[in-house]
Amino acid sequence: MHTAMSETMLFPLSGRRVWVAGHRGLVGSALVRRLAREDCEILTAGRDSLDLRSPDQVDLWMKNVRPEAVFVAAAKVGGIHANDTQPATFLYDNLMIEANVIEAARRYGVEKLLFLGSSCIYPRLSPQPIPASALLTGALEPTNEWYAIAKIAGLKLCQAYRRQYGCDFISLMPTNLYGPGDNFDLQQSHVVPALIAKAHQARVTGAVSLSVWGSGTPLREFLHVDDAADGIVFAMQHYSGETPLNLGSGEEISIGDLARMICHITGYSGRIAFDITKPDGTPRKVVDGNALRTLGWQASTSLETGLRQTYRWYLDHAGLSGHTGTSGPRRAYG
Ligand code: GFB
Repeated sequence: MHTAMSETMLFPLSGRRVWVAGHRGLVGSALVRRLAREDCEILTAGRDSLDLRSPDQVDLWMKNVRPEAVFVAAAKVGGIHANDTQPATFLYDNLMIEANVIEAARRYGVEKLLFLGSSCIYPRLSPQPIPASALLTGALEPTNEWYAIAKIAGLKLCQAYRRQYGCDFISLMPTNLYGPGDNFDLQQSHVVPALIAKAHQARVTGAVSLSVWGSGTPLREFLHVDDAADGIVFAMQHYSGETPLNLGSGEEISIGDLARMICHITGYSGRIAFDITKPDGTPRKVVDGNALRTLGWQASTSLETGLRQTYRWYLDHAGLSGHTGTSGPRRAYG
């Protein structure tokens, strides 16, 4: 069955029971902050009580709690090194989480579900900015193909459940995110928290140089997680269609320039040393965010403002003790 609903039919969250799956992660915690401004009941489950990789546990939770709207922000996530070295975990955990949550949402009549993917679902050499139509037109970036395959399966589940069951399940593909609550563990993290932690430590210890992975030439688009949460809530309320929506800022920078900006913000004035034994990943990844802009949403935090705020958060939460990590592998299952 194909759905007949309008792509822009309004879905107010006011008065609804809303489950944020993965509420302790970078995106999930930002979503909880953002949803506090909506008149809705926010539902969460800790990882201790609910393992989203378990079909039985997810079924029972959904049966008992009966959310009306669901944000699937739960995922096993990580930066280029974590993705490259834990292929099984990135593929298995993410497939299980999304399949369990989406199927249980259908079974218990969830009115609307928003699944979060990633811009790495697109081919490595996509046209830039990347349109949603680039999906499945070419080979993936090898350092994150396992995660990308899982996320492609998730967005396909949403499309399939729309077609076969008429479920109002949509998906959103955010660009590289950063912000308060990120994972600063150097083996697991993405580039922004890694460079903030490294530059801070380099300044504190008076190191002569700062190691930046790869050549410094790859281009990345960064979006502050509070902007992302705002865009995600906006999409839940304003979009209802089969095509995944891209979520970006349009603000692109090379890794070398990002490193220089972070050194400036953290006050580190030593040398930047590019470690070309480490992978660059995809050369360029900026999404075409036009569809969401046309609906009426755009990001508002500049990269420099967002980095300064994230550095302040790091100092308050992780940097003072002198260690660089907040935790081990980041999972937002519950
Ligand atoms: O953020 P990042 O790990 O992920 O790396 P991707 C971005 C770029 O920063 C790469 C470089 O070119 C890295 O080599 N980089 C420089 C560093 N120094 C560092 C460092 O100390 N740590 C890290 N982590 N990078 C991820 C995917 O790709 O993007 C995920 O692996 C996901 O699947 C995520 O899609 C959004 O942008 O390369």
